[in-house]
Amino acid sequence: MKEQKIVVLPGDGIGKEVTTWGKKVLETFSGKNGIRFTFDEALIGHTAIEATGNPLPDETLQKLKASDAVLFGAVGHPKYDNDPSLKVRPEQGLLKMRKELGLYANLRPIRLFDELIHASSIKPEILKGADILFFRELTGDVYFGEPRERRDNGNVAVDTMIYSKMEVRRIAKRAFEAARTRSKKLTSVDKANVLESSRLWREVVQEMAKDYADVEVEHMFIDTAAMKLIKDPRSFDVVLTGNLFGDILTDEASQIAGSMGMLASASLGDQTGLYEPIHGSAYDISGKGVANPLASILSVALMLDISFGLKAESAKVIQAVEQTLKEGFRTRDIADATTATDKIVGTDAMGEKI
Ligand code: GGG
Repeated sequence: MKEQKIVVLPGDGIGKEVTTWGKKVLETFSGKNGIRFTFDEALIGHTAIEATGNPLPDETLQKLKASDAVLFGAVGHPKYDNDPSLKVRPEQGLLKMRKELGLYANLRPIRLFDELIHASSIKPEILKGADILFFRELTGDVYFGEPRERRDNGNVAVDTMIYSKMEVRRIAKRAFEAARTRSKKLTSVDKANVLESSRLWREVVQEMAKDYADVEVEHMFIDTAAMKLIKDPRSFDVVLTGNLFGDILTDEASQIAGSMGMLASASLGDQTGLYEPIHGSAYDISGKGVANPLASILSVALMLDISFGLKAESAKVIQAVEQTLKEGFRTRDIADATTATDKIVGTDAMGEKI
């Protein structure tokens, strides 16, 4: 029996509640198909700052580096949002973890389950069948560019938007390869009419397109993409974009799937893979038992498939989600106010059902 080490990072707020269920789903597959999962928990984010003063303690980082996969919840706390003077912040833990583990490729599937077509505020006739796979570059761009500083006695703030050809090439390669396995259409999103880093991005993607002649490549400005995503979501299949644009566009795209609570993600590089819901810590609903665990559970489906090659098991998780939605079970974020048949349940009841 092959042992696979999973590090669980519940993090902050609802991260803890939803990760419990992701882990339980993983446990149901342990000891079967020749793989046994072992679990080790570690601190990150606000919870880690409170305990150690550091949003990504060394002990956590060492465990992550020795892991076969990571199941992560969320980071963030409202106290930092309204106090820019706080220099140590939960999100620094997340960014440092991505950088240290070399997780440059963030895959965010936007999948609309048929049962949730009315949970979205987008018209059903526009939505039906929408299925998009985002590739968000995760370790470059303005999130990591230097300098980042205050000047002129704090009156001026600087961030640096920067990309190298190598960084664009490696994420684009993954997106092109994925497009080949889907509808062979790739939309690369940038702001090349204004930004130099976007002109480099476009240049690299155009160069690479020559090696993927079977993939139809379309270049789109971020503003157009933001508009088209809700006007005509089915016109997208694989979307390739940078860190900042990908962060914003995928939150917008969550409305296609009905809720942020439905979106899973995989962050990949050359070492361990990290799997997490795209949502944050949502302190407004934390501790109330109402958070949607499906994004964490669907992240486990991605882990089973990508990190462990357990495709049938991954498909079973997705089927279980589909079946539970068919039976009418909904956490409140995906409930349809017009449907009397929805059975509104909390985090634990939804997790048990799956
Ligand atoms: N589970 C995702 C999460 O905790 N997001 C909070 C956050 O700060 N996200 C910023 C980012 O994804 O770059």
